Amino acid sequence: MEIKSYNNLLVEIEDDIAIVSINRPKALNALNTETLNELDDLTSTIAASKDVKVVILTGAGQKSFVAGADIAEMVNATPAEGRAMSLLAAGVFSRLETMPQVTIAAVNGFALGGGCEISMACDIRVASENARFGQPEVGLGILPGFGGTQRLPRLIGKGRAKELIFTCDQIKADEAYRIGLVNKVVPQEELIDTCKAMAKKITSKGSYAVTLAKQAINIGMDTDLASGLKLEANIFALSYASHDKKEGMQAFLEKRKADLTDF
Ligand code: DAK
Repeated sequence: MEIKSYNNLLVEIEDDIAIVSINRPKALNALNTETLNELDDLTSTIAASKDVKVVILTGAGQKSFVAGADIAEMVNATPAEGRAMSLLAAGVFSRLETMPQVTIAAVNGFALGGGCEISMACDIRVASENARFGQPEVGLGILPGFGGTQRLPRLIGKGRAKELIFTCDQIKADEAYRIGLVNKVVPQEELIDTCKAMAKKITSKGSYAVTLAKQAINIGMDTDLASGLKLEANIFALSYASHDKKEGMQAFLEKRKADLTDF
């Protein structure tokens, strides 16, 4: 896989883990059109590759993950420009959510507006102790438009999501953990290592099975239980066709470490 160089993204590849940092320090890593285009390009490249199995998404620096969409760019945007940005962002966010790779948001500071929303498009969120989450959009005369009105209630429930969106309150990492918005909170200096350790644990399992489980969870959560269970049965059947299923079970019976290679 060939990774281009980007103006607003830093990309490091360590074995089969990609660490992607959004890097716009002057605007606390706010998402402008250029950054969204770069994320579109990078996530498409990674999604089509077998070289990366987990993506860790973070913000450069110690203060901010992503402070939202870029307000300076939006202030004079026309409805047509708003629509274009909406379509661009929807593509990036849903790719993060559905790509075969596992996506982990390493939330290292402010995750406001579009920042909170991009973290919610990731499979898993790990926050540093200084992280702050919030949806300040209604204070700017707009509403969350990168999926916040949909993903936030699905993660933390309708009542809590409405309170956060209607009040624009910022919540700290421990409160985000308490309400289920993040999976874990760690000191900032341990954030990336914690995410890498989680990523390594995931990549040590059957990656094809992980990707099938991701699909079953994602599609199942958007449907009724009976349909979800049928879907699970069909996706489960696919795992029976894999090398990893034979190898994983055989290795258990032979009391040896499995060599799981499918992806
Ligand atoms: N956009 C542009 N610049 C930003 C920014 C942002 N979101 N956030 C911070 N900055 C800039 C500040 O303007 C400042 O620039 P200079 O004055 O130094 O040039 C610099 O970053 C440092 O920020 P502060 O001086 O404000 O730093 P503080 O520590 O005092 O405060 C803060 C940190 C994060 C609390 C504060 O910067 C802040 O409140 N930032 C704005 C947070 C926010 O409201 N974010 C939500 C944006 S709305 C759409 C769908 C969705 C969306 C848009 C469109 N479509 C479908 C089209 C999403 C919208 C949003 O995310």
